[in-house]
Amino acid sequence: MTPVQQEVDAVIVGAGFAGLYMLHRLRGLGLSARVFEAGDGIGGTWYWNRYPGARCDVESMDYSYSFSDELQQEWRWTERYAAQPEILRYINHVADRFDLRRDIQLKTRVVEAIFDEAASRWEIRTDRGDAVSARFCIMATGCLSEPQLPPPFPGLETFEGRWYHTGRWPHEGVDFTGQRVAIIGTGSSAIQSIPVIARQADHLYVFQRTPNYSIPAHNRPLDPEHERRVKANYGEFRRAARVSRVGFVVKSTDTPALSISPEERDREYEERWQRGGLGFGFSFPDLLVDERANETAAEFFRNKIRSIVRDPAVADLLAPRDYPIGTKRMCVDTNYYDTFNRDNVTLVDLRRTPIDTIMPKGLRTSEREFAVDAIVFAIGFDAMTGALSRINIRGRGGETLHQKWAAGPRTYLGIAVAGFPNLFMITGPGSPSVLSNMIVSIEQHVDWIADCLTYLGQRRGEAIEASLEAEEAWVAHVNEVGNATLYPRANSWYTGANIPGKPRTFMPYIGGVGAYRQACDAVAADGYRGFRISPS
Ligand code: N01
Repeated sequence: MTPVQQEVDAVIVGAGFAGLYMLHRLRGLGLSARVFEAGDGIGGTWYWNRYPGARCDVESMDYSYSFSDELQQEWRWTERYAAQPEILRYINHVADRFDLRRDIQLKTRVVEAIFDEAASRWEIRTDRGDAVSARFCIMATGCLSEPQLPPPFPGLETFEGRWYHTGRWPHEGVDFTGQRVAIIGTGSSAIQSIPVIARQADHLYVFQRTPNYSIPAHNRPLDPEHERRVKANYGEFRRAARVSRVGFVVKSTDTPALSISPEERDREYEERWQRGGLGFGFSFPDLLVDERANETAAEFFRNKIRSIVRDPAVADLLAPRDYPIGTKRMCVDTNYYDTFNRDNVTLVDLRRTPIDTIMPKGLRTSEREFAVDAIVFAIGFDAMTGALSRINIRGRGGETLHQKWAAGPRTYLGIAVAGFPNLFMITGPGSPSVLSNMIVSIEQHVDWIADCLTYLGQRRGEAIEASLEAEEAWVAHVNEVGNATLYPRANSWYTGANIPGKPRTFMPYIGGVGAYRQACDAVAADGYRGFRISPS
């Protein structure tokens, strides 16, 4: 591919759900755009995460674009929770249906975006030598797109078997039949893949540092009656999602957990456990703010684990104790706990016996050696800031985003950054993003950015930039709301705790999707309050 030298209205970085819809909207505004995508296919998260069992934990009828009624009416999901291949097919269908591919350049990583103050343009460079000058630079780089690589374990280079990261799974798949396999990590990716790998492997060793709370998905073929009902009223269904707390509608109540009897509480928990999915976290309004209320849900969970896992010592190890339920991302599984009843699965407690080193034939903990043929690292991502921090982004005065965020990300609304004019982030830190149905949050940001560019055009503005005061006030608000909850109590990727050396700060905005949307809309209605527009 010959490197391009080009001038466009906008560069979009990333061709996942966010980048594709942004491109579609910019075209609608008559703006020229070029999308750069590191992968050799579109789809972002759903392109890379092909590990066994990969599946969305938001229901299919919710986890899809709402911007085109024709699209949402014609597309047919097959399951309650769609598996990765089906979501990737959907994204590819959208790209074809809206003729998006002609502006997307694959296998190209943006390495640099530098703001030229004199020209008021972004100069963007890629790893293939492209140099593109754009008025707007829009980061659609994803929140969980930068895997923790290389895995931080000594001796990995000596390992003679094959190793994999769940977030960079080989496209041809992996057959573990007859192999002894180690999997490190017990987050969402591990919890989905462990039951599948256990069915294939000769033996599976699960290396757990922190147990997670996981709820059954009760996945099943999509109920045609449910599909018909939703499609008959999709507009209202979507509207309700947009003003909801997390971007999909969940049954909720105003009754605090501690105001009712233990039996009534457990009935509610049991009902939600039987329904399956993330709705469990909304059983009572005080679960994420009152430790004692939270403990009632946590104990319900621990009892469930004890009732499923036959070996009491293994059940005990799988039962989380040292952080409130919901403050690390809850997992949604199919047969996770039950998998530990299999003879070919061994749980290893890394808190008691940490990994010393990886060796040519396996790995060694402080207690013993494990001979394995393959290692699966399900160790997660440098979340929310990882993808952005790997691009050399320089704003006014040559300040890098990396420098600006040295003590943690600072944004206005999770969309813009003071000192970086005409740079936008889709679902950036400081917005609900990972605490919501991502598609709802993506569409909200893309629409907001498109409206903002329209406004700028109408005012004949050259550039729009968040003010430092507005940014500071928003960061303080994000922290205040986060600190009023139990979230900061957990060592989670929400706070950067999973990446050694990463500043600790609660990165997403917990105020709720509906309330956040209102705040963004109010800023726009007030002539983009908190932004400065420079004339052309
Ligand atoms: O990553 P994670 P993930 N030594 O960070 C452990 C979304 N997602 O890829 O908890 C030993 O959650 C780490 O231990 P600890 C979803 O938002 C969604 O599973 O840090 N262990 C943890 O157990 C999710 O939350 C879906 O002590 C180490 C695990 O590795 C997010 O992506 C599916 C370690 C990492 O868990 C990330 O999920 C998959 C070390 N050095 C993902 N470093 C669905 O939609 C890390 N760990 C269903």
